[in-house]
Amino acid sequence: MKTVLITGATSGIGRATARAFAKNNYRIIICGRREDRLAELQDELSQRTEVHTLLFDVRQKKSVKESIASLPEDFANIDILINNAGNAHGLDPIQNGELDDWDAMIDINVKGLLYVSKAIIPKMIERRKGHIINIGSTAAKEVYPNGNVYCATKHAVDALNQGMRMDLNPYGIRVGAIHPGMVETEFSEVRFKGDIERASNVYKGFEPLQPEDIADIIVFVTTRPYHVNIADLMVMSTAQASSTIVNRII
Ligand code: NDP
Ligand code: 8X3
Repeated sequence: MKTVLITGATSGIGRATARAFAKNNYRIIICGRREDRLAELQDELSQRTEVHTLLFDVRQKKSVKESIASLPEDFANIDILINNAGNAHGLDPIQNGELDDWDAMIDINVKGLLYVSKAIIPKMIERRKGHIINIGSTAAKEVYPNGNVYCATKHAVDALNQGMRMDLNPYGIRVGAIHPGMVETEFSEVRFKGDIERASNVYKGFEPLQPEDIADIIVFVTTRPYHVNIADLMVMSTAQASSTIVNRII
């Protein structure tokens, strides 16, 4: 049985991915900061498979390292790492951006991804196998107005994905990114700091991707024969042609 660790499993894409892996008989480690949600998901998924929860903030490097080091033996050899935890904070022109929002995005989306990877890669190197999926975004490939720092963090994920693939190549470790367009999750609620109406308007007038669509693709990518590495995959709703071009019927 393979073991998968998913960051940001308490919501959206991460939670849907945990459910999809549970259906496919993987041993699952779910991570996040919201303890109640981790417990709820553990209860749900334990009906199907073995589940372990790790409660940590990806910004806290000590706690990331200690949490991952604390994994019981059965869960310690991670076959698949899904670097998914992340969010946008704010959507403002650069001159109006909040420093705290910038810190949050850089610390979570970039440094957090690095801290988690750093804690897991050594065992993958030792075992000469592993698969790392980095969740980027269409914002990793293009910048849109007011997206400045969020787009920069996702461009960094794109660069790190390429760098990891090169550096881990001698050890037979697969590394690839999935870059979703607009997915209806709690993403916009977080971006707009709980303004539910503004958040729901983001997905109005067209059929956005659902987290299950991305989960399905993650399972597909990670179940290819080992010599096949899907290195970089962009996926958008049919109604979306770019970050700013969305065919809305309103
Ligand atoms: P959600 O807001 O629904 O989920 C975000 C997840 O990240 C939550 O589980 C949250 O858990 C976790 N997270 C956030 N901050 C931290 C932190 N400091 N420490 C640990 N975990 C954290 O959003 P999505 O599911 O949409 O986002 C998942 C990924 O997909 C992100 O990287 C996002 O950038 C990317 N993405 C999203 C798109 C979209 O349109 N929705 C499109 C393209 C990419 P908790 O709060 O419990 O810690
Ligand atoms: C999330 C999608 O369009 O807000 O990465 O950048 S978008």
